[in-house]
Amino acid sequence: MEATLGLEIIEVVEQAAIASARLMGKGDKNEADRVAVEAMRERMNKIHMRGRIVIGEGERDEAPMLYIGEEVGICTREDAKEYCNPEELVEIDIAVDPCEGTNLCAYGQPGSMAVLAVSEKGGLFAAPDFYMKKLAAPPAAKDKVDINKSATENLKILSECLDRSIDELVVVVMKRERHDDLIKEIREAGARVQLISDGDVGAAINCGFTGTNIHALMGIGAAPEGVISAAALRCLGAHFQGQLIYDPAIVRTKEWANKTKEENLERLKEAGITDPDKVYDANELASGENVLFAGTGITTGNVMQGVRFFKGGARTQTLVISSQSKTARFVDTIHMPGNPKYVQLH
Ligand code: VTB
Repeated sequence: MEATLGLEIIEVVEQAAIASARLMGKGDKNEADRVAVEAMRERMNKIHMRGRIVIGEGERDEAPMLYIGEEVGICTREDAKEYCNPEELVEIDIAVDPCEGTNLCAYGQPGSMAVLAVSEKGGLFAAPDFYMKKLAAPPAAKDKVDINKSATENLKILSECLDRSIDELVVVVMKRERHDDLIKEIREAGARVQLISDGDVGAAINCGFTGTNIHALMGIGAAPEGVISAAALRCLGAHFQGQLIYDPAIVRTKEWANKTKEENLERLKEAGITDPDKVYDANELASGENVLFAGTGITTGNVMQGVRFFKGGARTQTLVISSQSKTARFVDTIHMPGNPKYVQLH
């Protein structure tokens, strides 16, 4: 799969990031998202593949592009026979978030990125548009920490696994009312909390690398993005668990204020989820034999630099993680669409 998609998937996230970065700091998160979606889709449709969006911008009737179920790639065109031999082609499932952390991008804050995960058909969990309780931790703590345990217990385990005292640990938590008790507990246990306004995919990925000074991600974010995080962390051999959250009283967001727990349970049932309380690990959320994650920084984060523009071009940094080749590659690209007079080195 990797050989087929090669550099092209990298260009997909690069193009989305460049498009969004042009709107960085402009205060319009919807526009930053819209242009990223458009650019991602346009580049994706030039790839010689038969792809299907399993995690995207929403259901078919609510999202014009990259909706769940949309087929992408040259080999899904009606005249595909002219371009592709159907027998040679692997069917590919794709999970996308063209602008993860739209607020971060709109307000010029660190950590927004264009991300996607790819696997063979059926290799990515088609998470419904729900919330997800998440626990991410470094490879040394894989399968030792457990989302069913309290934050206090997990911090003790982390401290043993990482051979550092609890007060040397940093846990990322999204700043939300629903996390007030969690934040209090982490602080009381002696660890330090890094509060972020948005962007828990980036936070999860930080756990997969030493040197980021991030040792865990705890709390509730969106479920679809949980699958993309899981894909990256599975390839890195790090820990990721997710559990769907359906009770509006736990989520405490405006968007869910009018929903009831019963309604949500019904929705999950309709989506074919028989055990709504199941805890999924990274291998279940990204179960494919071959899983590929790619992400380009829109604004600079801990792991990737954001897009830097210069006259006639731009420079991007992309992280590509592959379960097949067991590599995490940092791809540094200079884009020169405008025949620039000079090419920026850094
Ligand atoms: C966002 C976003 C995250 O989850 O917060 C969202 O910043 C859901 O949470 O990165 P709210 O509805 O409380 O804002 C993510 O998209 C991903 O999990």
